[in-house]
Amino acid sequence: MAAKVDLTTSTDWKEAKSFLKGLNNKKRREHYFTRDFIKLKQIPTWKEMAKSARIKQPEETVFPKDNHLNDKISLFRGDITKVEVDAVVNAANSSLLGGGGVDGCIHRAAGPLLKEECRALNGCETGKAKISCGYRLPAKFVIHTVGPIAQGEPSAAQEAELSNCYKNSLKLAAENKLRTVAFPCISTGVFGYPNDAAAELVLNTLHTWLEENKDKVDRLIICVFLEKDDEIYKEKLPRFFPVDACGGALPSRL
Ligand code: AR6
Repeated sequence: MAAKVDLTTSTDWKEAKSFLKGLNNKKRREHYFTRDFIKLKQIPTWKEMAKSARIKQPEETVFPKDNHLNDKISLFRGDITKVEVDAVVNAANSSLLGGGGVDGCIHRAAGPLLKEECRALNGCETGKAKISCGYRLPAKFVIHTVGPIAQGEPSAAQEAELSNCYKNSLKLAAENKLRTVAFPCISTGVFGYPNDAAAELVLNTLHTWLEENKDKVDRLIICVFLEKDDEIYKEKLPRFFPVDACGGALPSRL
């Protein structure tokens, strides 16, 4: 086993990474940047969420109902840096050296070793993804992806790039046997991609990927931060991930 490393003072990312790799889940928790982390079991699946909120199922859906997939997807509103999963996805820029928004939050929470490892990744192209250790995050790994900059109506190329961010992140997750992955709303902040169009594209991409790869993951979490995105996803999820219809008079929103 690697020698004990103090993650708050270490400057050697390789040593810290190999130290963390040798720890079990309980021991890793001693190194999180926060005690206030969120366990996977605290995040309901979409199936559970839809049932407890008795959502109204629209007649027209994009995909047929598949309850197995509804167990594999979650909508969670909160801070992605606190979620204890195998990997969180970072909405980075092509330098991979940090920035504002969720990128800044992830780098601050993980600590400076994350930037040191990112230097060795040599940047990342739009739509592609690269992986690093999570350091002091409750997430074991960070998958860094770079979304398109799309002020206004996105072009077909930008749509493909945003979809590729999700697909390439999931490809990396599967290659590394990471079974629980949380995504922020990539490109919809500083990069200006319209929230509604992004949500349609994300739900389409995740459903299609899950149909083909469902045995490779246990849970994909759509982590929204803003109330606006929470509302958009709650409205769209029943069309992309249909659930059992409930009887009686139902609220149209959760
Ligand atoms: N947890 C979850 N989501 C968050 C958090 C958080 N802690 N903080 C912000 N968000 P953005 P982009 C949401 O701007 O549009 C950076 O400078 C936020 O509300 O972070 O892909 C990078 O370095 C929004 O819904 O990413 C790049 O230069 C979503 O995360 C550029 O911004 C994405 O917003 C990338 O821009």
